[in-house]
Amino acid sequence: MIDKHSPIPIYYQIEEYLKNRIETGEFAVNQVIPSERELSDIFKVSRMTIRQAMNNLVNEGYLYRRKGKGTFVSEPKIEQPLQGLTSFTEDMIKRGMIPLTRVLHFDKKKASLSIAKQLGVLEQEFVYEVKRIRLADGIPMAVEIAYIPVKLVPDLTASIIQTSFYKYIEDTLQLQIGDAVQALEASIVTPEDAKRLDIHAGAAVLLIHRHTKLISGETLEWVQSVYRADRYKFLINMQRS
Ligand code: 16G
Repeated sequence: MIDKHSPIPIYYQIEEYLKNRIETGEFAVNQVIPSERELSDIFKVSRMTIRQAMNNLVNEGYLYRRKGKGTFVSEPKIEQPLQGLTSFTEDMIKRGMIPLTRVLHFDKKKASLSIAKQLGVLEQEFVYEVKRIRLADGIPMAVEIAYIPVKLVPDLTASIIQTSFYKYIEDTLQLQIGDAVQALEASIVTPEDAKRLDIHAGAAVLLIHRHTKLISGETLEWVQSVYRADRYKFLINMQRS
């Protein structure tokens, strides 16, 4: 099972062993895995070594802990290819999941200088500020704050934004979304977002900023999103030219 004479650290071998059993489904989703004590008996290593392997698997999103109950196998992460310019609603439906949106905040206000710059509008022009929680099959996945120029979408309402924004833009307003630039960085969740996303304070999250343009060249939205790093991984397809 593990090779104590190998130059590969023992915690890492145990981690790989457990990962393998999770990936093959021998440890099923939401199944409790053996305790630190049991694993240290099985592998004949210290509990410290087991703890290190388990901590890494928790941090990588393979396992989650429930206080007083034990350590369980997580659902596999959602793999999101960064290729087409898609919406949250489309992404979830494609995966056979049910998208749901909770609008936390919907406001029309004058753009600050920094928002105006992001949207390419004049300072003091009206913009919407929309904060939404995006859920898949009832599980919160992301918190998004979007800024949208009012002049492009004059009749936007909180109830429209509770469904798909992109669908409204394309189907109802018959505008064509062109392209987007997206930046992705690692961060730690704020205490406020931890509650909204139902994750631990201090958990890892992915911060995403997206500028989306209409084919006319006007900026449609500037969105700052916080995605759960334990539920999401982004795939990038690269070609050597
Ligand atoms: C995605 C986009 C967001 C866009 C939204 C529209 C990322 C990181 N962000 O969440 O910019 O506003 O889709 O979704 O992918 P909707 O059409 O379901 O409202």
